[in-house]
Amino acid sequence: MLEYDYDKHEVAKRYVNNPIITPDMIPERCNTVFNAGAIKYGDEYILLIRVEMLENFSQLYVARSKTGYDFKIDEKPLIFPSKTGPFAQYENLGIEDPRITKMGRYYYITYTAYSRYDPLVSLARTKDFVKVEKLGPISLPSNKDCVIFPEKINGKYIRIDRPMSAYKANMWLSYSNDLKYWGDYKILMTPRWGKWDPDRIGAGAVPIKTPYGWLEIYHGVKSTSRGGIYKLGAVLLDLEHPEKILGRTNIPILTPKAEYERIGDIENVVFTCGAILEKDNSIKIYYGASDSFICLAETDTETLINLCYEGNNGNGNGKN
Ligand code: BMA
Repeated sequence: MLEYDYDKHEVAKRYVNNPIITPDMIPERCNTVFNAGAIKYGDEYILLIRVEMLENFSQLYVARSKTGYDFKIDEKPLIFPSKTGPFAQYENLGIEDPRITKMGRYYYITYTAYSRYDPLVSLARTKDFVKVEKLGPISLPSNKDCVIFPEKINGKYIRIDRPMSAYKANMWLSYSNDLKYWGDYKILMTPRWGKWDPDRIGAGAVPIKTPYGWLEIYHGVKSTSRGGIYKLGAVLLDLEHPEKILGRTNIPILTPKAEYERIGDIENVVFTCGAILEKDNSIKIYYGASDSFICLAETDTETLINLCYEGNNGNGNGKN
C-alpha cells in the first residue's frame, strides 16, 4: 500500500501500535472485531467489543486493560443474543455496537439488536461486567446509534438516537423518567449537504461533559459510487439544554486512511462507540476500523471544542 503521512492531516492522532485488538486475540473462532463501548471501571479500562462470529451474528465480549493501550479479552462473551425469553425474537440476528453509560451503581449498555424486524435499540445493565441484566427494547425499528447522557438534566434522563427511514438518518433527542419509556422527541441534527457529513449521521461515543458543553463525537457518512465513507466529527451541546447546538466541526476529526481502515470487511470505515476522558483532558477515542479491527486515536477537549466553535460559522447546524 502507498505510504504517506496521512496522520499529518488528522485532528485525532492514531496510536502507533494500531490496531489494538484483532480477531486473533478472541478466544473463540470469529470473523471480525469492531465498534467497542468504552468506560473506566475502577483502575481498569473496559472495552465492550463487538465480535462478529463466523456464523455471521455479533456478540459482545469484555476487553480489559490497566493502561488503555493493551487489552486482554475475557474467555466468554458478556452479552450474547438471547435464545429464549421475551427478547430473543428481537436479537436472533445478533447484538451490535454497544455504548456504556455509568449512572449510580449501574453501567447501562445500549446496543443494536438485530432481527428480521430490522435493527432496534435495546438496553442492558451491569454492576460488575460479569453479570448482566437485559431490560429489553427501548425503541421501535429501524433505530441505532443510541447514547444515554451520563447524568439527568433538568430531572430527566436524555438520550440521542438515530431513527432511520428510507431516505433520512438524523440524530434525535428524547427524554425519560426511568430509562424505559422515552418521549418528548426533538430533532437534534441532520446531515449537511456539501460538507464532510452529507448523507447520514449517528451518535458515536457517550457525550463527554466539559465546562463548555457536552462534547459528542459522532460519525458522518458520505455516499459514493463504491459505498459509504465513514468519518468522525464532533458537536458541542449546551450543558443545560442539550438540544441547543453550540458548534459542530466543519472538518472531520478522523478519516479512514490507514491500511487497517481501508482493508477489511467494509472498506473506508472509522466508527466509534466509546471515548474516555482522562484527567489531563486528553481523550482516547476507541474506534472500529473497516468493520474488522479495534483501534485507538487520541485528542483532547480543547482541540475539539475549538473546532466545534470554528464550525459554528453561520453555515447552520444542519437542521435542514
Ligand atoms: C453502520 C453500523 C456499524 C458499521 C457501519 C459501517 O450502519 O451498522 O455497525 O460499523 O455501518 O459498516
